[in-house]
Amino acid sequence: MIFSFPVLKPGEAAAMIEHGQTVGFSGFTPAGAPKAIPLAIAKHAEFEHQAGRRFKIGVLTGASTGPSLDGALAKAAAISFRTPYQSSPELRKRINAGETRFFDMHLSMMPQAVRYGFLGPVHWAVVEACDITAGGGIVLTASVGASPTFCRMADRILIELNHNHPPTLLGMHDIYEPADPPRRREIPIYSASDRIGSPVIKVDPAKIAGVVQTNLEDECKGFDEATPETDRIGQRVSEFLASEMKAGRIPAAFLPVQSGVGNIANAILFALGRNKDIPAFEMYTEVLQDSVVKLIQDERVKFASTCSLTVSPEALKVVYDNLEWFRPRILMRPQEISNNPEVVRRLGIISINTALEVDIFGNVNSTHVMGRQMMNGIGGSGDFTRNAYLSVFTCPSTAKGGKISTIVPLVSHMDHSEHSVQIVATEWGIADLRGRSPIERALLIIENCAHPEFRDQLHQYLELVEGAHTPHTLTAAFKMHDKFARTGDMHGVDFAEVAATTR
Ligand code: 0RQ
Repeated sequence: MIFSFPVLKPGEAAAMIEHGQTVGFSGFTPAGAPKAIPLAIAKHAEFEHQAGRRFKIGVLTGASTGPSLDGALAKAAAISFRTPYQSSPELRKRINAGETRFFDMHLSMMPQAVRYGFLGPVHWAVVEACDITAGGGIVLTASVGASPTFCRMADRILIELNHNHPPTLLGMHDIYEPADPPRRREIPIYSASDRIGSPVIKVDPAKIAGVVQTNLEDECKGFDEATPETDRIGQRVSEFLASEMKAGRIPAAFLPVQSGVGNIANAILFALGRNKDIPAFEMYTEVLQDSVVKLIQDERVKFASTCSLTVSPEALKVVYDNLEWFRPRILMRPQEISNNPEVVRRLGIISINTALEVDIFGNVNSTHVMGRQMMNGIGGSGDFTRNAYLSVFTCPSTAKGGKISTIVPLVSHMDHSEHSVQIVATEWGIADLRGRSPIERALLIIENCAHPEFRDQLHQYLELVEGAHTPHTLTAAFKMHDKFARTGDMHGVDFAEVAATTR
């Protein structure tokens, strides 16, 4: 017993979960996601399938998770429904094959969608903790995600007590759930470091069905070394932001930064850290990567509000070994608050996210390869982009060995529209779209951001139509995508061939 809670083996905990139920797991990225219970559920699913019985569950989480959760459950064909975000190769395959129903949603909306009943009942919350108090206070580990809401809404709770995370993490989380309409008030965060909630999730102890003890590392990977290309993108974004400050369009004290995940995001943060014209700044973000740990150590980042510590085991050790130093500098919040549109707009966030493709008029596709295949999901990129003080999208100008231009006439799927996207950056330069007409935007994006090998054909597309506010030619807008689908290469599209009658 841990207090009055039964101590269970992972298999015993997994056996309580039935086919057809919905489980809300902790975790936001692999950080803070349970590992032993989902692995045991996957094993149980395989056993049931071999015995000729059906076994699938609905899986709700904060964002993506790691191989022991999404990876193992997808391999075992155990996920019927999944939301709001994922980045697992195994699960991606199931989703794109139509075997798992996936609902791609804005991460800030996930907890309220659960409370409003939009996603059906939640039977179980399975939550990783570093400590539990006798009265049912759960101290989370390396993320908050949607755990407070899962714990409150679920019929029963299973806890993975992971001794790999120290109980001294108490105080690193700020748990706050807004009231639902019509009684919701403003969220009282007026600067990135404001604390508004409780350090623990308070639950009715009677709902805790058991505790599984583990000692497992988080499954977050480090990132690749910066390449000359990602370095150039980082350099361009940091020089642009410094020039905005010099022009007085960003205050001299700078503004809080949100940055997405991945190698480009890491390179941009390092470039911001190196730029002597940019003062030490704050972050109000959803994922904190290795680069930010280093920037906090170097006192280039003064404070980071985040939903998760999505860092390599080595970087997490640095934080845990120096917890008292990091304690006043990092705060983890629920995704409903870390990504909250009201707070993002109030604080004046500079959002920096990565695109798969951008069209010449400034619409962005973050999710669908060639308009069809789900990559990861919109994640928090929409929460921040739509409400940012300054919204930036970055991507290399080409993909797949240069065969794909990421700058296209029309995005094959749209996540962020021209109304929300302000700055586009590739290794070739920056397009500042603020206050520009569609044609002005197109010229800037083609000249400053597209790879030189694709510029002529993009200009040719733009010139097909005269006398339109947004000069699209519907019969030709996807010719570059079509060429890639047929030949594996977007080069050499001749827009002059488009018949005058179809323009
Ligand atoms: O494929 O791995 O097979 O080579 O897409 O591309 O360049 O490695 O970029 O890892 O930074 O991911 C948009 C997916 C970028 C991510 C996306 C291929 C490319 C490669 C990945 P390979 P890169 P990244 C905070 C904010 C949405 C959520 C978000 C994402 C693979 O940033 O999921 O922003 N964003 N959240 O080759 C075909 C193109 C392509 C292409 C790239 N135009 N066509 N393939 N690729 N461009 C985080 C959270 O919300 C938790």
